Amino acid sequence: MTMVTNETVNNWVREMAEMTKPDEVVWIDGSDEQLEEIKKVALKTGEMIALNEEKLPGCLYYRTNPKDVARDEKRTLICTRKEEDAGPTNHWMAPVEMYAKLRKLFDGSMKGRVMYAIPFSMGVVGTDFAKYGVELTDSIYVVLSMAIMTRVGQPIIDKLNAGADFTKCLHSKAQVNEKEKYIVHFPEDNTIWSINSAYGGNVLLGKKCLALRIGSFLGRKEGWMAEHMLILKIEAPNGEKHYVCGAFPSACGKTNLAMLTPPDYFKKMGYKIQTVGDDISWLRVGDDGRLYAVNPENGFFGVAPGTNEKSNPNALKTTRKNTIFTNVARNLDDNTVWWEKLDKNPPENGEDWLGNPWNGKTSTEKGAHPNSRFTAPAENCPTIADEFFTGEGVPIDAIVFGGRRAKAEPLVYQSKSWDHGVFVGSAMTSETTAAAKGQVGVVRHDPMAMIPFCGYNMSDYFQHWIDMGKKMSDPPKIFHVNWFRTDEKDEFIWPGFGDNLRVLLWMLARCKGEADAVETPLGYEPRPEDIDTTDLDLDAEDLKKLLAIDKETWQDEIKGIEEFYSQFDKLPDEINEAFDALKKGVEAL
Ligand code: GTP
Ligand code: SPV
Ligand code: MN
Repeated sequence: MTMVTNETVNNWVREMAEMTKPDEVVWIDGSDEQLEEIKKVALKTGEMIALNEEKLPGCLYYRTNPKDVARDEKRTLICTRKEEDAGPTNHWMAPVEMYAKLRKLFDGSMKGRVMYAIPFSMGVVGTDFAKYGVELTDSIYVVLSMAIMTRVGQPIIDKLNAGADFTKCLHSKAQVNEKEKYIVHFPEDNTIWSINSAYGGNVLLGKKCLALRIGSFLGRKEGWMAEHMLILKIEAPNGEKHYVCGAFPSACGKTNLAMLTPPDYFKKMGYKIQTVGDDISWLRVGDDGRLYAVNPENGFFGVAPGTNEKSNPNALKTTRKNTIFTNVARNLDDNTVWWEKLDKNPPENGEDWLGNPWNGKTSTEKGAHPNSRFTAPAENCPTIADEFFTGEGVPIDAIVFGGRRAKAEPLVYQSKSWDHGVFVGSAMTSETTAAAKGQVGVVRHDPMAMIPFCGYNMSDYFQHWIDMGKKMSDPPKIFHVNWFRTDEKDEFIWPGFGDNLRVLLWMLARCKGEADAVETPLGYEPRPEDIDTTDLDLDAEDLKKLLAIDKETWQDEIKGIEEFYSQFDKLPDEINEAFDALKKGVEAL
């Protein structure tokens, strides 16, 4: 391994080590040999468990503290010098105060442990999109997870030695005080400090912290976008290729849409779906005036429960080797893993996510935590697209916003323009899920699925979207979907998963000007007959239900949007105009 010769990097590492006082500092070179050695340490201490080498080669099992199983939004802060630069939707504290508070917590936090220095890249090293970082951590789980989720090691050290900018990431599992958990971003210093957590979103600092919070801040400054979006490739029977980005809040279907398996009818016709990304997109305007996207990650940190051979066979196959499972149930008979809805054969001799003996056949308790996850290399995915590996960006035809709403939101509609689409994104709502600490199932506003992830003032973020639209001669068309509408029996009306392709195909036809639509106050909706329902047990009545826009319900929605907007003292005119038009349209229903 080449030494790090960049003195800015070395001085910073030295300073952090003086504060956290580890026994030793070890640089990660990204080699299999080194990662194997480190893994052995975690197996020896029992921090991680090796799973059945025949059935799940290279796979590991990990459990977090039961109070530390999801992102903690209340303890996630954006510390800009001016409060208004972070607000009004982010938690904020003055950087000087926050650094002082954190320095006390980090003081000696790594005593008796090793500090690992992980040089990593978000994006393919050397491409225009790539951003580099170094994460210092005392957690082997973080080292092994970062080695899956990002590109780590020597090529990044070479970039740092050549003087590349980098994000300074510091994490300590510490656990000195469970109540002193903090995930703190200092965008103006390109710095992230996280302490007292071991849960992915709080500690794999390349992911939400760098690629979204710091990324969105840098994107605004440098003229690009960092978004909570999947990227999907659709190849039509005639060979035409299309790319779609989708922004849905946490645990609302991005991974599943990104790895979609076409229904047999469409497979036979020759439709192919490939995966470019499942959670984060970085987007730039190309010379041709179109919007190009890359997935800056190198793996998938996906929700385990609900993943099965029918709902998402590609995700399941992706997790069959070199994967880390966190907070799922374990089968003690054959040392494999299990989670709700994996199959109809839960272990009798099992252990639940808390580590308690668990009989899946008789127990009424869940075996896996609802936010239990797999951390799997992207290269394992049977549908991974070639474009993922080049990291040069794919041209986006459509952006899809979506939420989890039992009522109100119809199955699909198209916005009337880029600006109108920005309004649609800004007014997005969704029921909360287990991906974040707090109550589940509460409707909240989550613009562009970025409420937990935007690293700066949300009204400036809306303006940035409007400004990006002005830079494109051929912007993506913007749509809104809701796979989660329920009937009188509270059951989902739309089958979802692979069948979502039927909705995507209407969108692509719209992009090409080849499909009909009706104008509604929300935007353009398909007529029931415009969605291909071949082989589906769904009639025109069901589709009408899925597409219905109810006046009273939408009068309430409008009140909700008004209330949400009231916290912003400067909304782009384009958004205000689109909102006024919606109000008039709903009144005229
Ligand atoms: P994050 O990783 O938290 O950002 O989540 P995500 O947006 O990638 O969500 P994911 O695809 O993991 O899905 C979350 C949950 O929603 C899982 O339990 C899925 O089974 C379920 N789900 C996904 N797509 C659909 C769908 O089309 N219909 C229904 N009914 N459920 C879905
Ligand atoms: C999400 O919550 O949106 C995730 C998981 O993708 S985490 O990395 O924990 O944020
Ligand atoms: Mn996510």
